[in-house]
Amino acid sequence: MRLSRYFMPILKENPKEAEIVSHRLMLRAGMIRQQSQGIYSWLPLGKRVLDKVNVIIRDEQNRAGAIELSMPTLQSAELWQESGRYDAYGKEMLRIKDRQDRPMLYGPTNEEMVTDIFRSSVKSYKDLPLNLYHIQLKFRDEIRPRFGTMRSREFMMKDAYSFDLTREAAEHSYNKMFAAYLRTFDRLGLRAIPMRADTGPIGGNLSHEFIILADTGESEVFCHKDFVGFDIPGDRTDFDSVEGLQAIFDKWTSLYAATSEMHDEAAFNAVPEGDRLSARGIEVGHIFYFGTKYSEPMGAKVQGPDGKEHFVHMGSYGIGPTRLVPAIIEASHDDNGIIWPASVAPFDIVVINMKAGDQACDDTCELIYAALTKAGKDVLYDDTDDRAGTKFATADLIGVPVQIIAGPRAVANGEVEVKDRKTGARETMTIEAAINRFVA
Ligand code: 5CA
Repeated sequence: MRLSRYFMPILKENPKEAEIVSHRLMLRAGMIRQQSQGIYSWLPLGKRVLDKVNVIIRDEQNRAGAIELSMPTLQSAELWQESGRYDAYGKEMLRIKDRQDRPMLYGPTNEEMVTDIFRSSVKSYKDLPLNLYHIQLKFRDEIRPRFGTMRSREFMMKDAYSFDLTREAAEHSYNKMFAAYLRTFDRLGLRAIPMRADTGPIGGNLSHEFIILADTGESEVFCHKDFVGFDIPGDRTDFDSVEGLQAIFDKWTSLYAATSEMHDEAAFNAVPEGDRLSARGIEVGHIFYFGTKYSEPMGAKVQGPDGKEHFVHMGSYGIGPTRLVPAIIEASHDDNGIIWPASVAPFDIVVINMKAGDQACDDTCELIYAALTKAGKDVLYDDTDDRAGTKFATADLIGVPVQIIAGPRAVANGEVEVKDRKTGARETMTIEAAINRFVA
């Protein structure tokens, strides 16, 4: 992508409305734009990151055996009257009437709808387990939308819904998502700690929130500090192994970890003082097992091996991609801007032409840009005629992991500079060596 032809509206000044660093940096880097309170457009740079986050989420959901589908954002009130949540959900639900005066709503979550899909076609235990997920926009008329897309009214959610014949089978489904979440957040460059959590309006009695420790987090959390160093389930994790996944769950729940709603002061005080971590955190994922809370009122049942009908045991498993993007920034930035983990960086490499219009600089940059693009890298080429200082500031602000800098003096020697955004380390090398470093 040539920056001269891209759309990346950088802000020079710090936006006054932004209270936390991720919000400030997302606005300054031209990633998002607020359209009305708590409702955002994702501009091209932001969209690239969001898409990369979703690729990782999807990959790990698929690995764990979940199957993707798409559901409408507008739902009929009828389904929610069936489950009993239409009234219970209160003012957070955006209620709309269609032209025939029928009550509709912008879905805040999709338990009812997916239960309806399930009951319409699954009749036998032989079709279980089943886990269906979607990655879509939802709407909650939050009383206090704030911090940009961290807590917005319209937001994206990956939500998965599992269906099983028994509680034991449902626990295995829960453990699959538990392990998938540990892997997902790790691939996003984050350390998320599962904590026992309140179930709120979703319901049920088994629930974990996945929390990233950050000073700007909205939740108060308490946990054992050893979680920070725990191993993440590897690539070869067998998601069909009941014992294997139970062992992962048991290990990751063996020490104290709870959000403030579930906090047990006495249990926390039993943790040796030096091991106690009392901090603030960002909830990036939340998983629930709620048994037959929806299947019973909505009549979602299957025939079991005993020939009888059984209400299915369900769970739901959410991740907030539009919250994850700022959460990653909260965890990874410096005074100059964002520092993206390579897995979600909007571009892999930025090529900075320090003197656009200078033949040797132009030729060198074109050569590098073409070679790296051909090798499948996402390359941003800053071919604008801005001052070199502005270009460096922009490259640091948008956080691309590698900068290849071509200035007249180095280029005259057949060389460029390669800068690592995270460490700030700079190396001068031949043009060929710079290309070869990133062409595997
Ligand atoms: N159906 C369940 C699935 S677990 C559910 O709705 N759970 S939830 O309410 O906990 O939301 C799941 C995830 O969506 C949260 O962990 C968070 O990452 C994200 N999320 C929830 N509300 C917002 C919001 N207002 N803005 C941004 N992200 C949100």
